[in-house]
Amino acid sequence: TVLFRCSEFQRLESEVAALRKQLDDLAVVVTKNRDAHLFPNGRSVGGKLFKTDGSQGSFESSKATCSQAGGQLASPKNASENAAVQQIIARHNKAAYLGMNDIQSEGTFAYLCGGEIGYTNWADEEPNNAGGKEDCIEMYLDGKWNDRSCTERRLIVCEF
Ligand code: GMH
Ligand code: CA
Repeated sequence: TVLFRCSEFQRLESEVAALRKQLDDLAVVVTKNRDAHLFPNGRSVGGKLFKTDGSQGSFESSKATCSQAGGQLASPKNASENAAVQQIIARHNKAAYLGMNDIQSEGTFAYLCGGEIGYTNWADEEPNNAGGKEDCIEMYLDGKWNDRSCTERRLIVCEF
């Protein structure tokens, strides 16, 4: 059994109150910093952050740019995440590569970590593997997906 003397209990109580206040203050700072960093080229959705640096690159160079930044190429997994990426690319008026691709196994699109994709938002008639060489996915300005050659230049959008 642990017994606290009254004075000790009072000291702990005020210490907890002080820590609670510090946590509240920290939450305000974190929110403010997040909002500042998302303005104007990022979007926050359900704990994920999507952001562009405004530059463009092939699939491989976009992938490298995002991982060097500590994130990965945007890989929307539901309609809200897809809408967040769409807002960013619409603002820049440029299509973007997504992380998912079928480089490993033609016809089976997978996430960068390897698992087969669940959510999709293909444009009509896509994916069509035009010319037999479309292993990457671009998001059009309207948010729809098209399978596309991996060597075009597209807006770099990362997720964190
Ligand atoms: C073909 C046609 C187009 C389609 C493109 C696109 C290329 O050129 O089927 O209608 O938009 O392919 O899928 O990635
Ligand atoms: Ca296509």
